[in-house]
Amino acid sequence: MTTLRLVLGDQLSPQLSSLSDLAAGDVVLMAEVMDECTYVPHHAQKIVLVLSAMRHFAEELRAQGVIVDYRRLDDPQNAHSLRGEVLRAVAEYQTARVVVTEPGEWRLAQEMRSWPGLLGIDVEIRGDDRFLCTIGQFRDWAAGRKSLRMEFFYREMRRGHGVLMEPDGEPAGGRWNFDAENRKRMPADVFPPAPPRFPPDAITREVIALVEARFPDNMGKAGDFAWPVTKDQAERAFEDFLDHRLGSFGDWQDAMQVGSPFLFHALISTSLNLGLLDPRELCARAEAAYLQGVAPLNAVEGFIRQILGWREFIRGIYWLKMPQYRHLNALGATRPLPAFYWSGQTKMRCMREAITGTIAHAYAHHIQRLMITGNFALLAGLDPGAVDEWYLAVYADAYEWVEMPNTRGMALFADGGIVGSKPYAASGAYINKMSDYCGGCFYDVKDATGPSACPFNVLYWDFIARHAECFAGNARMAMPLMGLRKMPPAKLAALRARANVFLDSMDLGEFV
Ligand code: FAD
Ligand code: DLZ
Ligand code: SF4
Repeated sequence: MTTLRLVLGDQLSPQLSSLSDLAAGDVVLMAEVMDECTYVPHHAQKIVLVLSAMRHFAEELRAQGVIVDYRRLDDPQNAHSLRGEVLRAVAEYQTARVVVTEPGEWRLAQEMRSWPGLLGIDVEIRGDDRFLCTIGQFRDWAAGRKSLRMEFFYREMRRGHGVLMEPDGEPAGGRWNFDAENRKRMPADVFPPAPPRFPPDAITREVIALVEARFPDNMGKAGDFAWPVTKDQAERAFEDFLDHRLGSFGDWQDAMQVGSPFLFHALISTSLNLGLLDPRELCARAEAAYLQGVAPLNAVEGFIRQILGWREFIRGIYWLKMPQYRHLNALGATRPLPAFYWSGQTKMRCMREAITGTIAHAYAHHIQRLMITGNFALLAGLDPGAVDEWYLAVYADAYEWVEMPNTRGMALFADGGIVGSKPYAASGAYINKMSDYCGGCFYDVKDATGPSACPFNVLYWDFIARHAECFAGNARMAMPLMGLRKMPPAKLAALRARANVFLDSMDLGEFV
């Protein structure tokens, strides 16, 4: 009997578990469907990325002699959903056996579990072994722990996978973490090298035309697309990072600069999350750069921590805590998302930089996501559901398994401290220290009460005052709470009044 092997849009890896025992006569089913293109209003370049990479992957499989049944979005028979396409294929090939690697989003995993009962077929869901820690291993690690801290998980991953370890079991360089050395402000005379961009080929151009026709109102310009869509391109992008940016990645990992959307970042999340790159290989090659003396330890450790530590930890949390996680709202935030998140039209220069960069490239680097748009959402008390949807829609690398714990957990503290031990709340002083944004801003970063006071200053103290009781038991919030206690009541009242004026104007849709 023919086995149908369903490959999803972010499962573009030849070593995928669902393809491991591919036999002659089996059919690989890949389907572009409206349901996946519309469950959030994806950035136009994200849709181009996924569909173009899917089409390229299908071609690569075919070139190896694999039978691929590829359903295009513009096929008049298209069933609009993955379920519908599976049903059609089951009938066409007169088979009842479907093999699939588990999807990266809970909603789809749930749906697939209903297919045997609903469609009367046999669905074998296999683990996704493209990660370094399985969902079961993470569960075992988490079991019985009072709190789940990335740092301890990361150390176990380093030991378990033998990455950056000395033969005596000590971490390379005698320390696990060089984070403290990765917080430098970028000097004005450092110019990050331009990363490679990948001009669209004929396949991508066809997808761009499709996206322009079908999704004309989505964020971004499909025609400006330049992300890697094949394994070969993704590897070239990573090599460019190794050769030109890894050495400085550590120093300026947390920096922000006007007009530099990419800085020294790797730009590999789109490829990693699609399956075009393998995290094990990336860690090994970064480690080799350190061992060969090409890149310093603080840079290589900083990079490996993101892949072996944060990425795996975030995924572990997602599968450990879903489906409850998507409803968590520990700070009771309810404010609607302001329209400027979609347009970038705001007087706050930091927000404008982060959002216009996002519109242009479907990308913002980590500190922009966390300390600019995320920090603003936290301080202003924006509804976590709306914020989640925005992050899931606008970034080309966004799938719920990685987007949600980062947004709801790390940025918004809506999980009450599962991902991070304290909220990443910061006033304008932090942004001024780490960027050159404030110099050219309408607002005054040194002011906290006047009519042009930096909104991050007023919202920061309003936020701390609003949640003072909730943070009282958190030792890591002792400093801001002490700052609050020491503040003269008249100043606090003026700050909070200014915060209310700002938030009221924002809620009314005024240009703030
Ligand atoms: P670099 O800064 O060069 O880092 C290298 C790699 O490390 C990344 O490609 C990524 O694979 C991994 N990494 C780093 N930090 C994280 C992290 N916190 N979680 C998971 N992986 C990490 N990343 C996504 O891949 N998809 C998302 O939808 C996503 N949403 C985010 C939302 C918020 C609010 C925040 C604060 C972070 C989010 N991140 C997300 C994590 C991070 O911002 C991106 O992975 C990174 O910006 C991608 O760019 P890069 O490849 O240049 O990364
Ligand atoms: C993101 C996405 C988009 C835009 N389109 C498709 C598609 O047409 N077909 C498909 O198989 N996958 C697509 N994807 C990726 C899926 O949304 C992704 O596989 C799930 O969210 C699980 O991570
Ligand atoms: Fe952002 Fe405030 Fe600086 Fe303006 S002054 S760029 S709003 S931190």
